[in-house]
Amino acid sequence: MTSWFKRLKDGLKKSSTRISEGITTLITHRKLDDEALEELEELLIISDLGVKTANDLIQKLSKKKYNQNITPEEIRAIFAEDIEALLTPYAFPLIPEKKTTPFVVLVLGVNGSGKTTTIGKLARQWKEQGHQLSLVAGDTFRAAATEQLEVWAKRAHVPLEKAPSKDPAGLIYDALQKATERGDDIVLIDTAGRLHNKAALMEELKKIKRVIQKIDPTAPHATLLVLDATTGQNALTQVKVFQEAVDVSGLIVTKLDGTAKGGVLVAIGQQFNLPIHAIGVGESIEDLHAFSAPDFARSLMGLPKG
Ligand SMILES: Nc1nc2c(ncn2[C@@H]2O[C@H](COP(=O)(O)OP(=O)(O)OP(=O)(O)O)[C@@H](O)[C@H]2O)c(=O)[nH]1
Ligand SMILES: [Mg+2]
Repeated sequence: MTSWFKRLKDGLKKSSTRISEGITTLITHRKLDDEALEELEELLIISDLGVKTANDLIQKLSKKKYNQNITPEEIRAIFAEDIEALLTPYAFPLIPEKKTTPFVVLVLGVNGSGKTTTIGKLARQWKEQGHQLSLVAGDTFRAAATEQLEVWAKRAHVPLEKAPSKDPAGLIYDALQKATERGDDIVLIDTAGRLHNKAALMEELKKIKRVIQKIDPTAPHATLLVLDATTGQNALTQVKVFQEAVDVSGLIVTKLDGTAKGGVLVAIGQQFNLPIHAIGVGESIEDLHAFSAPDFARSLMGLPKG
């Protein structure tokens, strides 16, 4: 089986190639002078690391190597080290707590961000770790959404609560009652990514949260926002919008394989004080993995595992 690091590195190839090739083109046979630093900063910005992060990384690089001869490899190694340091405070795997009542995980995100797929992958992984869990098809807005989650529920051999055309809050209330009676360890709730407008979606999420708290005032125990890395800087706006409606407790960033905008994860880490629990680099179950700052930083710079 392919190791996670290889999957990650392959997945981030589009991002790392752009950065590595950019650095090589800029820096070959040159000193790290002001012009070189400026061009490197631009490269980091177009790679979606964000203006502030790019600026921080350039200042750190300049402190270490200003006006010295430097190779592209040295630059990549320095960036990787500094990116690792930036991201380490946010790299926390999601570990469901063992309790007497279910650990409730509410999954949010705009349509197409990868919510349903991520739930399917988490369900398989947690089930394999020995947890008793169930899924709730809280996206009752689209019939196809329930069917898609049903496929994942079957693959993971876990029960699915569904009620097409029913109000999601009502369905979730019933599902949580049943899960509590069964003694489930974990309940994963899928939600709609799109309603007729943004205000309606946010109202629905607030209502879902209220209903969950009628069953367990301490729930949801995790409110995960799933972000699609291919949207680049737009992902930052999504974090703000969802945070206004509900307390997002952590992030999952998907589709890092489909984009040269992988650097956005560094910007997200810098801007929001939120844990990045896991990242996705493909559609299969092995492609979702706990987020590791050193692995990510080195892969983004096209370097081997540290
Ligand atoms: N390449 C790649 N594709 C992914 C990844 N995660 C999800 N996808 C794909 O992205 C598409 C959308 O994923 P869904 O899980 O349906 O997204 P969703 O957020 O549930 O979408 P809605 O239900 O429409 O709101 C699917 O084709 C997934 O297979 C990833 O990490 N990499
Ligand atoms: Mg979905």
